[in-house]
Amino acid sequence: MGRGVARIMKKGLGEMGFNKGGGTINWFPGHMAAATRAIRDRLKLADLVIEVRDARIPLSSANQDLQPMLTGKRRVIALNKRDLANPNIMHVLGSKWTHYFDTYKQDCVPINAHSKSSVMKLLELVEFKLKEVISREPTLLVMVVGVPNVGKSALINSIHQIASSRFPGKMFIWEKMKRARVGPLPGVTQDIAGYKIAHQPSIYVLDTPGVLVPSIPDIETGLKLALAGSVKDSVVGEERIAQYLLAVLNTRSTPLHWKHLNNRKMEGLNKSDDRHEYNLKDLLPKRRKPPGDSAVHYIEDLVTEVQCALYTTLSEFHGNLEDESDMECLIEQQFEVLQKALKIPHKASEARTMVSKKFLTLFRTGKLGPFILDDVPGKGVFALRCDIGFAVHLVFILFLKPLQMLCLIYGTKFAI
Ligand SMILES: Nc1nc2c(ncn2[C@@H]2O[C@H](COP(=O)(O)OP(=O)(O)OP(=O)(O)O)[C@@H](O)[C@H]2O)c(=O)[nH]1
Ligand SMILES: [Mg+2]
Repeated sequence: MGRGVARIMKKGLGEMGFNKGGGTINWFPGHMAAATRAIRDRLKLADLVIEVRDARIPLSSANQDLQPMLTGKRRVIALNKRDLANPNIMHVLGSKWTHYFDTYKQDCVPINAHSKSSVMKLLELVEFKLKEVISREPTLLVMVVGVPNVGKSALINSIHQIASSRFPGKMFIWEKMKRARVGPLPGVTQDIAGYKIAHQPSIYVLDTPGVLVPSIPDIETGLKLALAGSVKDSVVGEERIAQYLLAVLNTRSTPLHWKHLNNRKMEGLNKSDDRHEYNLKDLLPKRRKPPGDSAVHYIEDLVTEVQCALYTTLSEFHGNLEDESDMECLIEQQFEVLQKALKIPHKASEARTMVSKKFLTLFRTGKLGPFILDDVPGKGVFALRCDIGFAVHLVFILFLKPLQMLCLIYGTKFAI
């Protein structure tokens, strides 16, 4: 990372010029105050809390106001939407988030609420943590809390489904299988609702409305929450969120990793009228494509167009990424190429909003690849630990291992 980029990162991308305009942001809609009070009341009665966070923002998606209460309870942090989070940062030694939570002795499981196997892992941990109370209490309460749109209700539905297959007929004689409402926008769940998931002892899980803190401490945390979909787009403005996303991508040089796509595209253009490669697929009888196939290809092509456009603009950028106004110029240029790549008519009056909406959808559905927007705190220590480990490994591979081999060849005893 360049010195200047590091400076921008330190200052915070959220503090950049493009975020200063656009009016003040009211992060806290009225209904959240009442919901927070109701959650606090029920928390007193909960035997265990599953705090759902977004795996792309493991810290920014924590509701700081609820933390003091949550730390005093049996708690498991579920880092949901792991399918959208970068697995290298989530799991790789030295920088993994799970390791970070381990150091604080905080149970944490990265999950995908739509995947039965990953929810089962979470349930095993919940069961283990409740072991002692399960044997003495006739009724237990598990609360699921978190900021909006992190997947609390989707998780509840998966838990409920797993439970119904474990206790067929028993639990649902008196309780019809009900489902929590799930939706792509924040604010779907408005009331606390209970779902029975076990019999003898009776265990209930409570779905709760997503709640934010009344005042978000810094704009960058707010922008991350908005990018992940925990805040309504209209509150922050699609354009502002898209600008922030572009700033993040440029600062991390992400578009430069899409060079191969651009090369492939250029090769494809050169070869389009001179194809002489043999392809086994060409030998297959021509069949009608299944329905929906063209839609999939259309989206894949669109994503490639977007990635190539961002690669080209960044690779041809001669300005200084550390300079705010240069970064703003680059982002402006990227808006123009994105408009073309996303096939939005030039004259559309709402063109910039349309570009922003489509671009954000690509990010949120994982089409631009997996990301983690938060940095592991104290990364220096983690990175140092990783670097030392790596250096030892390198010395072993490059120096000691060949020496050991030589000794073996020449019959000298050499042990490591
Ligand atoms: N990719 C992915 N999407 C998920 C996952 N879990 C939930 N979703 C999606 O995220 C969106 C929000 O899910 P909900 O369960 O409604 O979120 P919530 O936390 O209950 O939201 P509120 O009720 O508004 O607080 C929906 O579109 C879900 O399909 C996951 O693990 N991966
Ligand atoms: Mg919900």
